[in-house]
Amino acid sequence: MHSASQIEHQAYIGLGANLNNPRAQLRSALQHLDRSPHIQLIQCSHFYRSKPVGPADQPDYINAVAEINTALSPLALLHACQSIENDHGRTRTGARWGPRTLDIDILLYRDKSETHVRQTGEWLSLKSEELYLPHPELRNRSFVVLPLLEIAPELKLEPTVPLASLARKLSDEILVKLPA
Ligand code: PH2
Ligand code: MG
Ligand code: MG
Repeated sequence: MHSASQIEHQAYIGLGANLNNPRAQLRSALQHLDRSPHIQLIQCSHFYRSKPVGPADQPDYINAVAEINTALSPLALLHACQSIENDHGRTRTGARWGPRTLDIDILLYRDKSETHVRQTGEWLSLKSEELYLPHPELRNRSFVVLPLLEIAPELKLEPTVPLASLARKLSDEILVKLPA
């Protein structure tokens, strides 16, 4: 069962795929997310193509970042994302950074109701065995930072850390923005 509360939360979600028609996987994943109980899709970036980070002997990835509203707790949201991954033929071989039909990662999560949080630009920090927030690799990956910046240009990771300042440091990694 999902544990849903009355409180609305905002989250940014990273999507990635590099097997079995990755663009179709992402399109379908977005529909599934929006149709999931207690999840509302707000917006999604363009799709971006990039070389794999990690083992090089796998196809290029298609990535995107979406904004959602949700009444789900972080763990309930994670489980909803995992169930969508499973519905898209995701197999969990244990190979780190290996190829996949669909990967859905929670990047950032916060309560919408806490206005002071919105003003200072702080996100929920969570360290559990299942889920680590903010996503630990977020800052290092142009295929996450640049699509996120496209849909949230003013976003701050911390009060003194605008996303745009990180994007400038990553700009030499090759990322191709695909037509809508
Ligand atoms: N995901 C991985 C490993 N490497 N490389 C790119 N370009 N995009 C990804 O989404 C990606 C990756 C495992 O999560
Ligand atoms: Mg991932
Ligand atoms: Mg993942």
